[in-house]
Amino acid sequence: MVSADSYHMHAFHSLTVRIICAAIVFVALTASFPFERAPRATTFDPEDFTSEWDLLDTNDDGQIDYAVISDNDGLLMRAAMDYSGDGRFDNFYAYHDGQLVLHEIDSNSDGAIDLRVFVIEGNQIAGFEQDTNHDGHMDLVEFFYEEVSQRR
Ligand SMILES: [Ca+2]
Ligand SMILES: [Ca+2]
Repeated sequence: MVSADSYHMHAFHSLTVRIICAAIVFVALTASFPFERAPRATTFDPEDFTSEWDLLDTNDDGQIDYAVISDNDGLLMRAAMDYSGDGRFDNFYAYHDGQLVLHEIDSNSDGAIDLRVFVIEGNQIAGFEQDTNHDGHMDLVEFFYEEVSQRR
């Protein structure tokens, strides 16, 4: 027999669980993902990268296509890749505590970022901004968390 008491206990527990979950998400979003401090891509030419970066030729064609920099603990800080193979970087990654927080893409290889994806929990898309006509202005902006939008 299901008593009124057990029903109320169940409702109480669901509410408690929901509040705890919301609190965890809130703390994670506000404390762990400082998008505003994630460094933006500033240079697209491998020759412009300082000696602190490791520059690699991952496909052995004689051309640098991967740049990466880690902190003293070996955690990734930033990375850049040349996916198009034109010798200039077009995908940029910024990490916080070793987790990806920002992925920037120059999709048409014109030396300007036209897609910026904000990431939480290392792999969840929290929002993005896109320059769909490549005029240097992000014209399509969508955020799935208000907190992230304010901190981008
Ligand atoms: Ca490229
Ligand atoms: Ca571009």
